[in-house]
Amino acid sequence: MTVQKPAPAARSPKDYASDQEVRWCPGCGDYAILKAIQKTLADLDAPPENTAFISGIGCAARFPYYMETYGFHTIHGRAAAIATGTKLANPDLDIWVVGGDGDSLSIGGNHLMHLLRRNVNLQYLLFNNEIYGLTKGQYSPTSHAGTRTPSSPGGSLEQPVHAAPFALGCGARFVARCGDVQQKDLVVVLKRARAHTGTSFVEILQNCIVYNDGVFGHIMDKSVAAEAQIHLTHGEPLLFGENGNKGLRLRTSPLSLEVVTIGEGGVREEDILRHDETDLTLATMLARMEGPDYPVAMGVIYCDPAPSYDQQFKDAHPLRPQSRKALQDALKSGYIWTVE
Ligand SMILES: Cc1ncc(C[n+]2csc(CCOP(=O)(O)OP(=O)(O)O)c2C)c(N)n1
Ligand code: SF4
Repeated sequence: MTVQKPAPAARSPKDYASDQEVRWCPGCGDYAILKAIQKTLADLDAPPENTAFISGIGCAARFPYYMETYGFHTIHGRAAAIATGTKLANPDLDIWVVGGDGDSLSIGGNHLMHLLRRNVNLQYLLFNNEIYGLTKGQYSPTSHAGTRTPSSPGGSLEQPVHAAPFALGCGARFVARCGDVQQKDLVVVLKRARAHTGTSFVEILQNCIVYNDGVFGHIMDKSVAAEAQIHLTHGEPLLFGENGNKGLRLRTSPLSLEVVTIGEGGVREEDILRHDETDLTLATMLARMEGPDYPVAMGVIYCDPAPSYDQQFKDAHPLRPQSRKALQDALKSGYIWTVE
């Protein structure tokens, strides 16, 4: 008689929650993102011992404490660089980088740029709340012009950087956008990000209830969502709106997208553009869309894989992993001298 071994119990989101007390403000959007990530890992049955969360500094950057995986809460703006080194040293590790908009685009902008152009195989999650949360609400590089904060009491004068177009401009091969409270969509996007080989850049619109509450209300509120967002599906027509009859059409001169309504002005269903994740020009136009004239693009905006830096590094240095040294040996090797 053959005895069937019981299948190992599948992991649940709770298996990815650490024993640390979560110390974000009550109502912070970070909680919803934490929940979505734990659900994503559970659905994928991701081995915790093969998973690492790496962050810089900020409220978002507290993330690794709350995950029952490996983690590294590093220094401000440097998560991208440390994650690159970690991936080269241990290419099989599944790495998720978490950073706020300040961490990622102020002090860390330079490092993020090089991570994206190198295409290191990891997931980069940018929690965009358009403010510095941890340091009590100063304006950040993604704050829209006119944002009043303690460091911009008269309203900020600067034009913001838009995270998704920034990533595309740096050469990212996977760019997506989602909202913190869009649990189902976020899990789908995170799974796509993990499946992609190369740097997967995900901008998550995150509400900071204390210092920037409602900054995405004009996009995320239920009452406006259907008109203010367009959900992208590869190969499908770019439709949106309360009745699903608004869409995007390509205008050739000047080359741009225009919002049209099927049935008005002779617009037919076949005039509506279809989403093509591999089209960089389309992705750039979609990523830049904002209200009130356009809906905000949500979902996978661009996905066009290319060789990752870590794979190329491995191919170029096949013996590197076998020549690993202990840190002390590495420090004492090569050309060294003693300072008396
Ligand atoms: C070298 C350095 N400079 C400045 C700071 C102060 N600082 C800590 S977090 C932060 C910005 C946090 O904002 P963000 O990255 O948007 O994350 P959030 O807190 O909103 O999640 C700043 C400026 C620091 N810790 N280290
Ligand atoms: S300050 Fe804002 S971003 Fe930071 S934990 Fe509180 S609500 Fe969240």
